[in-house]
Amino acid sequence: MTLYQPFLDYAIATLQERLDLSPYPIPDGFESKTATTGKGKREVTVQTTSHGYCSPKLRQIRAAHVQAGDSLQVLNFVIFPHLNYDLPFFGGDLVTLPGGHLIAIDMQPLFRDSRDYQARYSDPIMPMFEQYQKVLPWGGDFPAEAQPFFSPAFLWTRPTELEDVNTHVFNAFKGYLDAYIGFAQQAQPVTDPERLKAIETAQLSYIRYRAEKDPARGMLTRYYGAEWTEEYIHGFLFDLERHLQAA
Ligand code: DBV
Repeated sequence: MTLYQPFLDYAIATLQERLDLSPYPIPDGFESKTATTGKGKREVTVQTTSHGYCSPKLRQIRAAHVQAGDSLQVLNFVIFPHLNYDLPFFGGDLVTLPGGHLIAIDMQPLFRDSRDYQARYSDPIMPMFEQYQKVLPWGGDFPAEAQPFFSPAFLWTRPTELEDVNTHVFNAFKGYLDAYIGFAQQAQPVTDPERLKAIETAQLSYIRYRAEKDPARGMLTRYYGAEWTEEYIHGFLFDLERHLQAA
């Protein structure tokens, strides 16, 4: 089973169709990585593949796809805009573990408390969010420290049926991504130096949080070792600091 492959295929195809995409470099050794886990009949291969693109307005569009049979499927898909746009991040964390499915889909705001920002980037998708919440109810327990990074339209749910992932979650993923592409198409570059500084600060704070608290760190370290995992996190998954240092 490759549960999230159609999500990834859809995302890349629709982005390619609607935006001017170019490849984003994937550092050597991170395009595809495999390890085996379990013994004898229970041995499984854990494969992690990476996918990267960019566009004139979107600095990095990247996915990590982890696959190890029916009980471990993960697609982490994030879009990081260029620092001269105040666009939110697109964030999808689609996780299937032996314990069940865990789904997070959002347009994560740079300025959580700004009414004007919400009016532009959250209000338009609230009707869609409310529709999906009817079939994908709030997933409960959620780290309080992550709160500032999510929008009012944060879809957080733990479906119990595989069928709901293939239907409602897939539709929600498509709906959020389509709306995000619309925001990106309309976005105008920011030129005000103070606003640019505020965007950079907000992007760095988001990236640092995600890199530091990456919920996949434990899993990736177990399969691929600490050295590979830390380099993957800071050199590809959440690479803004490296990118700014290199500039
Ligand atoms: N999450 C990532 C990356 C992953 C990934 C890069 C490469 O950011 C996978 C893979 N997420 C992943 C896995 C789990 C979660 C869980 C494997 C399960 C961890 C486990 O149970 O062992 C949203 N993802 C989660 C959780 C949340 C999110 C809240 C539950 C973790 C917990 O309860 O502590 N997505 C996550 C998050 C942000 C986001 C915190 C942003 C601030 O966008």
